[in-house]
Amino acid sequence: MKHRFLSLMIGIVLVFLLAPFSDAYKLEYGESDHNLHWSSINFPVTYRITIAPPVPFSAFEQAVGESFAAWQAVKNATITFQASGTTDKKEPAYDGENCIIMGNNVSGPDVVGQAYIFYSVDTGEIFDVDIMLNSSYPWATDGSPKKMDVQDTLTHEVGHLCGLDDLYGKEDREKTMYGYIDYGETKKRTLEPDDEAGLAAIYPVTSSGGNGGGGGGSGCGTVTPASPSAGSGSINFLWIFLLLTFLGIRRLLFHPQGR
Ligand SMILES: [Ca+2]
Ligand SMILES: [Zn+2]
Repeated sequence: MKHRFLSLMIGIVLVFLLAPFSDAYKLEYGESDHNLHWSSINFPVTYRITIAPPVPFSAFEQAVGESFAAWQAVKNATITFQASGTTDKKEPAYDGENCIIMGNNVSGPDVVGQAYIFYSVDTGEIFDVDIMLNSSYPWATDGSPKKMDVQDTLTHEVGHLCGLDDLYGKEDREKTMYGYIDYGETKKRTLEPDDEAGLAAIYPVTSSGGNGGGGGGSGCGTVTPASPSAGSGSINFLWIFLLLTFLGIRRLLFHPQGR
């Protein structure tokens, strides 16, 4: 009897000890009180692909498309995406275009992929996300062991584009939102149940079959800038914040988002 009581107590203590370290998924907040999310009025979220990819364009385009498709396929989440042509941009910019670009002007040499998320600190609404793949690394689309896989990296980065944050726990290693990557890795191409649950938490399917409006953070009368770069006076740049997320090569530590 005494034994059973003791093991029960140990069990309870263990649950309390472990609970804070075992998030199934994590939402991005940046500096906002609201979790970062796209408003459903901007569905499908469109994206442009660099005209200068590190592998043949058709293979790159295919890998990018698969990355977005993995998230769009989540059954109980409403966000959708659409390819919208190419871009010759080389740097991230708050310009109303979500661009997949190559470059090595990233936050450190160990950063393989980096997402630039422009959002409203008042509502958490995301307006623009650019994703940069570090051009200093060798890239492939076939899981080559000594190269970085485009689809693997981008599926993780599109998770950020949707509003999901990195995970760093031992138990998170198989998840797409795990914050480290390695050469030849392809396991992030496919979502784990926790990745899907995270997306569904941000973009729930409501009982009416419609869209939940993005984490309940929208609907506060915020005006969505239709064309943020047009020099419109309706945008106060003080309200638009930039969140950087890093996908680092394995075993090298980063402090994500500096917060
Ligand atoms: Ca942009
Ligand atoms: Zn990340």
